[in-house]
Amino acid sequence: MNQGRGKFITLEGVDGAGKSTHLAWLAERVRQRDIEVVVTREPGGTPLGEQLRTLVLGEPMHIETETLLMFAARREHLERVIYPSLAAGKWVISDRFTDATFAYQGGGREMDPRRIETLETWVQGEFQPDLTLVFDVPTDVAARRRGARDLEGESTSSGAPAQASRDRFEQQNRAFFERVRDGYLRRAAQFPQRMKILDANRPLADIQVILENIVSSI
Ligand code: Z5A
Repeated sequence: MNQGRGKFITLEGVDGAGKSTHLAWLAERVRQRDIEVVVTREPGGTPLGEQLRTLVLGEPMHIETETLLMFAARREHLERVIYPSLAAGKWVISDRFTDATFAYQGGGREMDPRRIETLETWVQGEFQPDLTLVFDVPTDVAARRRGARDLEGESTSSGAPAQASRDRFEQQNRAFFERVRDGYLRRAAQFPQRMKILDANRPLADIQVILENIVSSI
């Protein structure tokens, strides 16, 4: 754990697991304890990082280019947002961080994790989140939730089919998301102190009770 400075909390899971839903609620609960909170996301979190996000989610590219861009955005994010905020005593809650690269590029796209580890060491040294919450849900449940969300979006959009607005990751098949999920579970087994798996198939209220207990404990 970081001592004498803010805490760094990351939220992870397959698309549709519910991390974005819980992020705002979690940030509010921390603020109620008179702690200043910075909410951010990856890829993104800085003006350059957001531009890289648009590229990496939208443009076809080689897997190594994709991985390098994730870490390029991360380097900027660490330097401009995460490190200064933690040093100022703020808590940083990020929608995804490096575990996502191990799950998506390592698991989903089957890149050798040793190559990702090399970039991890280069970009962040020994730095790791204080706590990582992995929202775990069967991939068919996540797909149903994504479908329902796409339909909600469709009714307010210009009428373009939902499929057309899906990014490069959301367009992947079930086998891809199974590998991503396995990637997260393997990583959580490797770092049980830092990474907590939450059963995201439970009702929202149940998950909030668990989150509340976790926040109290740190
Ligand atoms: N990516 C990568 O490949 N490598 C990396 O290193 C990084 C990222 C950092 C963008 O991520 C993509 O970047 C991501 C991986 C890749 N692609 N994918 N797939 P993102 O986090 O910005 O995008 P996302 O994964 O698509 O997140 P999301 O759209 O925000 O989904 P979510 O946060 O998991 O789910 P949600 O929007 O909170 O919930 C989905 C729906 O389910 C919604 O209608 C909720 O109301 C509902 N929901 C949520 N929880 C429940 C429960 N418990 N019960 C019932 N209904 C629920």
